[in-house]
Formats: sequence, structure tokens, C-alpha cells
Amino acid sequence: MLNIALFGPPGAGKGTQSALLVEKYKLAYISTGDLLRQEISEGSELGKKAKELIDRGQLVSDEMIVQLIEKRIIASADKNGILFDGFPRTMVQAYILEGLLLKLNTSLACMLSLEVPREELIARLLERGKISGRTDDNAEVIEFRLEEYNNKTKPVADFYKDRNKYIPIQGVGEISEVFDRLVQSIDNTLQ
Ligand code: B4P
Repeated sequence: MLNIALFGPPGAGKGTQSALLVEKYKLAYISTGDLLRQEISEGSELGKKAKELIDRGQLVSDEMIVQLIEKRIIASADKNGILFDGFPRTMVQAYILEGLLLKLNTSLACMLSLEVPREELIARLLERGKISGRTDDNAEVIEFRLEEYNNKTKPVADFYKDRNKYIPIQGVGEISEVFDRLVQSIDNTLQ
């Protein structure tokens, strides 16, 4: 299985590039952000709790994320591989992912990290906020999301650096240019 995690701060382009990568490599797709928004739109108990946190720009709890992804990872065992978008976002999630993949006799091939400067991230998210209707795409919440990323998510990069699985990718440029860089890195990993 080709299991890849797409990593990076809010607005780095994870969702945008995931759609292209899933199509090219025929991967199952697990986006914790999309799964949470689905729970919110269905009005589930988990969705109600998640909404409060997301609206403040906070990460949701690791327990909630595990509830959402465990079944989906197991259900994807017969696929070419899985693309993880926005997961793992904490150290606890990284350990949980390692354990779940081990149960399937597989592991993460690489973590591709989209590198985009802070000013560009803020500009992209504010622009998206004009049309997305996402309650977390406003200046105050974006600021908090970036802080959460620095405090809780960045350490996950070191975990994969230590395992030689972390690949930084320049995330600025045309969407197609960033995609080409990702493809080149994945193809190198496969060789
Ligand atoms: P996510 O849904 O994962 O979203 P994101 O980080 O905001 O954005 P992404 O990087 O996917 O950006 P996109 O491609 O859309 O998370 C939302 C919230 O859910 C989190 O804040 C958190 O509360 C919660 N959550 C999710 N997963 C969690 C977890 N595992 N644990 C705990 N909590 C979790 O790109 C952004 C914009 O840039 C778009 O408008 C796009 O068109 C534009 N863009 C993309 N590429 C571009 C390029 N190359 N040039 C110019 N613009 C570009």
C-alpha cells in the first residue's frame, strides 16, 4: 500500500493537492477536516462538540479524531493506499496512526509537508473565507489556528524527520507546479 500524509499549516493547500493526488495514484482519501464538517452538517453529537472547537480555531480532541478515522482506515485495507489529509495533527495522533497501519501490516511511506509563508497562508484563507462560508476562515480564528499549528502540530514533523519520512515541498506557485513537485517526491519514494 502507498500510504501518504499531506502535512502543513492551515491554508497550505492540503485539500487542493489531495484531490489531484488521489486521482493520480488511485488512493483512498481520509480528510479529518472533511469528516468533521460532515459530522457538523449532520448535526451529530460529535459534530456539535467539534463545531464549538473549530469555530474557535482549536484542534478537536484526539478521541474524536480516532472515532472518525479508525473504521475508515480498516475499510481501506484493500485499496492501493491511503492519502491522509490533515492527519496526524498531534503527537498522539501520530502514534495512533502508526499502530493502526501496523495492524494492517503496512506503514506510512512519507509525510509530504507543504511549506508556505505565514502572510500567504493568511491571504489564502481570507480569500477562501469570502466564498467558502467556513466559520473558521476569518482573521481572528486564522490567527489562533496558526498558533495551534505551531504548538501542537509542528512537533509531528520532527517525529517523521527522525524516521526519515519527512519531505518538505515548496507550496508557493501555481497549483499545477506544486502538484508536479509532490508527484516527483512520491515517485522518488517509490523507487
Ligand atoms: P482542514 O479542513 O484540514 O483545513 P485547512 O488546514 O484549513 O486547509 P488546507 O491546507 O486543506 O487548505 P486548502 O487546500 O483548502 O482543517 C479545518 C479544522 O478542522 C482545523 O482547524 C481543526 O480545528 C479541525 N481538524 C481537522 N483535522 C484535525 C485533526 N486531525 N485533529 C484535530 N483537529 C482537526 O487551501 C486553502 C486555500 O488556498 C484555498 O482557497 C485554495 O484554493 C488556495 N490555494 C491552494 N493552493 C494554492 C496555491 N498553490 N496558490 C494559491 N492559492 C492556493
